[in-house]
Amino acid sequence: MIMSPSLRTLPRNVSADDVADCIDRDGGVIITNLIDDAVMDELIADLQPHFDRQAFGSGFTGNRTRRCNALLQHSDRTADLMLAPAFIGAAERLLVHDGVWSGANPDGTTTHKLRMRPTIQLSVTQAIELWPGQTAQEIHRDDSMYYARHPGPPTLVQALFAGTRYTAENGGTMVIPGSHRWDDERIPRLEEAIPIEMPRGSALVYVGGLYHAGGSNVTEDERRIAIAISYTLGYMRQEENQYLAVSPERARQLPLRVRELMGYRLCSPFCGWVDMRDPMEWLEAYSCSANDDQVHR
Ligand SMILES: O=C(O)CCC(=O)C(=O)O
Ligand SMILES: [Fe+2]
Repeated sequence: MIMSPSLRTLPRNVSADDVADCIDRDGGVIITNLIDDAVMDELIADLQPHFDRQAFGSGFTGNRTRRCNALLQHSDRTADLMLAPAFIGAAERLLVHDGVWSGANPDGTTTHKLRMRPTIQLSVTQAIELWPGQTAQEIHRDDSMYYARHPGPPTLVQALFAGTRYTAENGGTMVIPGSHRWDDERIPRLEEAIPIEMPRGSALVYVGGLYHAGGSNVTEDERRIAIAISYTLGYMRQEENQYLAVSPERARQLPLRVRELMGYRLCSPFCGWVDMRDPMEWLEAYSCSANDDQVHR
């Protein structure tokens, strides 16, 4: 009998290295109970009024699906998910790579090479609520937005945190294990995908090259919530524009590490400046539009 490949399930105290190794091999991994119930309760309660303002989507975004964005604007608990060590640690291990700055004087004398390493940054924050009647989504790779070629180095690491339990019936995300290594010619089929089942507070963490799709919700009355958070490299464009999605007033209240990850920190050696200064300085100087002349010289 041929067994369909599946993803490994790891406990919450797993090391980031082990998570990264599993993702490198299979394309994704499940980490159980990564987020405490109390944190998830507060996050969902904070998001509920924003969900309730959303209409259902259409096509790819789902005609029985509501999506709530800009999670850092709406809930302090977003940071708990972003900074879960097994997630962000694995994202760093999978994404960060070496580069070199090479320089020589115009007369060709002292040539020097400096090793440099990019930072990672937040790409998207989005809560996804699948209602009964939602059919399966088109199978896709999230890194298509970066025009990523496969096989190739990862450009995106995403987590789908279970805001409700995930079952095969309520639309648990479908994944094709190992498909991150497929070339760009191979066409994925839904029959090759397996549904992810996991308790609330767990997370499916995967690279952008893994083929996946939201599942179909065939329950009578059970909604499925996923909270999507992703990281990319500091020199890529963010899927969700964090500078506009989150107001500067709100950004200034967020922890330093979160502000850095939002992109308010230069990516080494010099990507993302404002007036050739670190954007964090601009954020700190910003107050509504009062300092316009000072900031926008
Ligand atoms: O809702 C899901 O399970 C997955 C959604 C998804 O993959 C997407 O919208 O890109
Ligand atoms: Fe996706």
